[in-house]
Amino acid sequence: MKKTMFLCLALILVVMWIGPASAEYRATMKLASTQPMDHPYMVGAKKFADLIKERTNGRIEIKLYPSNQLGKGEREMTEGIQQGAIDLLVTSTGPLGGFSPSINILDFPFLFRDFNHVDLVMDGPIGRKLLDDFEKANIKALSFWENGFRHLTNSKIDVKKAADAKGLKIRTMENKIHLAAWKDAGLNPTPMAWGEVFTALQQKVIDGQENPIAVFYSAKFWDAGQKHFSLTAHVYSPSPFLMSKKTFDAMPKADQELFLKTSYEAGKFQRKVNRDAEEAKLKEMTAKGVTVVRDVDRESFKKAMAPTYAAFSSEFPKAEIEAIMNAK
Ligand code: EAX
Repeated sequence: MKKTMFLCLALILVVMWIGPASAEYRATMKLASTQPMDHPYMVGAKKFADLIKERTNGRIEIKLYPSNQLGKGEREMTEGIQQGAIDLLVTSTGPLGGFSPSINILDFPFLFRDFNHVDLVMDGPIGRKLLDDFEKANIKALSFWENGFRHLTNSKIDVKKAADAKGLKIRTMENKIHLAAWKDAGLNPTPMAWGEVFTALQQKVIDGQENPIAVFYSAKFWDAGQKHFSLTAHVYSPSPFLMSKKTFDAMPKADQELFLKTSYEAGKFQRKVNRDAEEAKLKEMTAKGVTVVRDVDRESFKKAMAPTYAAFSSEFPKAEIEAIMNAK
């Protein structure tokens, strides 16, 4: 009898001991993007997942879903974030205006001078405000990661100035500002989800597309006939690192802070990875038979796309655009 009582007491003590520990927050999360594991998005994502695992002693595990595994494009996957089907997403701003309209201000052509200018704005108060605006869409935007400056590519000609590109059928992201800018420049743009682009190029439904060097390189677009790559750098493509608000709100405060801090760190890291690799990727593309046009008359594109600003002036006041343009 005494022995049974002792065992019971021991059991109660064990349960009391395990109790609080098992109440500790634990989670397995899904992180998605359109890009494969060798792209800087997923290099950054792997870094983020590793740091979180290490810093939570394995309480939070983040599983990586590259290459459109969780949706055919960024719009669909952002819906997944909103609904909580996906926990984390690295996405360009392409379709994000449909969720948080203010983010579109970053999509104007020739808004940013260079990477220093980009970092200043993204990591400053303007960037923070744009991220915070996502709360209204039930999305927690943690920090800015990067896609890069976008460049025009096609299967037909070496584009050196805007006039050379007239009439080209190109895919754009599902983004009204990009669409307007290309129409203004005299091209024939069609919005399309990322998952459909390779086949559309291969089947010659479109002549070209525009994306940063890393995206072109990871997608091996030379295998889809994209032999002309012009360094137009017509628009900078930032990539908010998004989290489902549902998942974020379920975490204890300390973990929320850890996610914010770590996402910023991983973002800095992946921007550097992206920038440092661009030249080497251009060289490899050249070896694959891609002609890289370096001496692009960027002024001609800037001029051709200038009407885009006026067309959206009621949505994006001049003063706000100028605050970004003049940031120093
Ligand atoms: O975010 O859809 C696009 O062209 C994006 O630049 C790409 O998915 C990376």
